[in-house]
Amino acid sequence: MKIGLVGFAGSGKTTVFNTMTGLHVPTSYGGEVRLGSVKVPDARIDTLSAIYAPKKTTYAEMSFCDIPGEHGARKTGLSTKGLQQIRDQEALCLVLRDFDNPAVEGAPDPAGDLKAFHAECMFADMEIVERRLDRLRKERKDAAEIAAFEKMMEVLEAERPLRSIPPEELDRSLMKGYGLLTDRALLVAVNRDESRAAEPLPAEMQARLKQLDAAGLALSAAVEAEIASLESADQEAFLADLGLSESALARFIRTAYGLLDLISFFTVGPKEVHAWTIRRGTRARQAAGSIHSDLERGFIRAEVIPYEVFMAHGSEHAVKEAGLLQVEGKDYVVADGDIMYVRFNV
Ligand SMILES: Nc1nc2c(ncn2[C@@H]2O[C@H](COP(=O)(O)OP(=O)(O)OP(=O)(O)O)[C@@H](O)[C@H]2O)c(=O)[nH]1
Ligand SMILES: [Mg+2]
Repeated sequence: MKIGLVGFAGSGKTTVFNTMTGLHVPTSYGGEVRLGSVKVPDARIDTLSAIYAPKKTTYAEMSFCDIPGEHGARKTGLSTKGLQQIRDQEALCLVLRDFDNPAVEGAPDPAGDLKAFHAECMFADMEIVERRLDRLRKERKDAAEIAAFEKMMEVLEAERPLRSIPPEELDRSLMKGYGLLTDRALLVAVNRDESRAAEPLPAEMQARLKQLDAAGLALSAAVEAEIASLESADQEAFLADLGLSESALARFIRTAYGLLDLISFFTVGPKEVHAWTIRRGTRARQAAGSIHSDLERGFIRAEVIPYEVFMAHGSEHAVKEAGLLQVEGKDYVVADGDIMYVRFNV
């Protein structure tokens, strides 16, 4: 489950990647594809950890992939290699340059870059869909499959991304293995100059993102790098100075986590407060398996307290007294923020 940082040369991908992962990949110009693990900031874990004072606190993690831009390339025509690197990702985070980078030709043009990137992905998808459609028609294949690819073609010709097709209108199992880019979830990060870090996205950009079914936010990679280098007490003061309540990067990471359809459930105790990552829709027994296979195999039941309920009552004991402890079976669909205790027997 990884998310790719993509975008044109010199937009700040590696700066964002380094800040999130704590790695020190050289910035400025190209390099190789790098994979890094990122902690998902979660105020609920901070709070639970303050309450339980455990020996260990474990945040959820996700993987990001830093993909170098193609230097010297024009904005039309990503290379085959460049496209392949993007296809390997499950979701995409497009970093748009909105600061002056003396090493890159031209003034910043985030709206233009967004348009160019979408066009690239759309043309790449059209080529694939068209080829498949030709073949399906020639071989007089399954009518439902032909209809599905016709639907995709229609959407692409209208310059809309495939992700905009609702699940009930397209059987996505037919799309597996083609590496269609506009079906990937998309998060757009507009990388601002320091002086404009706290400005919201312009209305036109927001409207365009809505049309593209993409999430978006503004950040300044340079500011985020500075925040990350400070002690946590100084971080708050620095953020307050900028008029921010939390770093944009924290929001960015959480948004990316949600884009992959990931949620967290928690286990708590004096030894450890731990956030576990599952796909939305995962059932209790399988979720227990992410803790340990024994818990899945010998699953009896799960005792669940939603985070908000826990906070409203202040302790596990108070929740039980109030009769609000949920006792759930193996098919219970785990919700984001569930505090779970698994009873099992092997
Ligand atoms: N002023 C300013 N400079 C930035 C910001 N983010 C990145 N830069 C600078 O822009 C240059 C390119 O940054 P990188 O992070 O290497 O960009 P990249 O997107 O990884 O570039 P490629 O991998 O070569 O495509 C570096 O000199 C960064 O210091 C920012 O928010 N503000
Ligand atoms: Mg880079």
